[in-house]
Amino acid sequence: MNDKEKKHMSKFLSLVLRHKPKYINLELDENGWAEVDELIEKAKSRHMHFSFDELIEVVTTNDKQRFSFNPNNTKIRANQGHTVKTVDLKFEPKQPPEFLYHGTVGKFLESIKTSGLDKRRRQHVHLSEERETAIKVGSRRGVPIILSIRALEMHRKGYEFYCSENKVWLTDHVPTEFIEYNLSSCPNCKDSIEYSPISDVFMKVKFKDKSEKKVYKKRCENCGTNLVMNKYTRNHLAYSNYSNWELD
Ligand code: HQG
Repeated sequence: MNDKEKKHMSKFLSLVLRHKPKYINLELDENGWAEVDELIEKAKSRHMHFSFDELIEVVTTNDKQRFSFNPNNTKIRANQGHTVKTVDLKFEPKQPPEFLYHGTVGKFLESIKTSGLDKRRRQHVHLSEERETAIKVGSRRGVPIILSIRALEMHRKGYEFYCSENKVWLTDHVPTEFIEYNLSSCPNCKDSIEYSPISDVFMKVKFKDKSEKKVYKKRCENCGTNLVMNKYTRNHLAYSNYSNWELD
């Protein structure tokens, strides 16, 4: 199978093992397992034809190890990410590292600041140990914004965490007081400036030599200084915790 075919099949497996087993009338047991034979047979009703060996290939080479077999390969399930309400994967609570990361996008920030991180349609809030993973997750929706979660402190205060087989950290809800938002500061007065995808003004600045620079501009709300940030830095803000605004 080529990469495109594998991806197509992985998406199909996510659909029926996490979200809509009814799409092919598949039975998931209370722990999320489906019979492999039944899956192969019923997938045909949606023109998904694959062999047992091809299924093994997709599962073992999957970039995020999204699926698992039982020990004798007769059953298959998704390791996390379900929206099907009746499935309980029976995760064991586990102590998280000091920080976990969550990748999101600017348009959700205001709401997250008000109500914390919610699980939305899924069964849990998804967090990762690596910032890189959070960047990838956030990038699915636009310019990623990485939130750092003080997970160990949450755990000490009684919040439970779970870690799926494919190393996705899960929890029910992250209250906003445990979230560290990436702030930068004004190079003039050092007051903190929030990443503000809505109010920052984007413009092209033309130089005499006809070269062009794409920048974001804003005014520090505290001292009134005009600030500038180049587009490249801005779009990669998620990659650093540094203050990126410069004096205009
Ligand atoms: C946001 C993929 C407003 C949250 C990834 C996210 C992941 C809020 C979106 C897995 C909010 C939910 C999960 C609030 C959270 N107000 N927005 N209070 N609380 N949000 O897809 O974490 O490729 O359900 O920031 O790799 O993006 O499918 O969750 O943007 O592991 O295997 O609401 O999906 O895995 O979106 O991604 P999702 P997610 P797969």
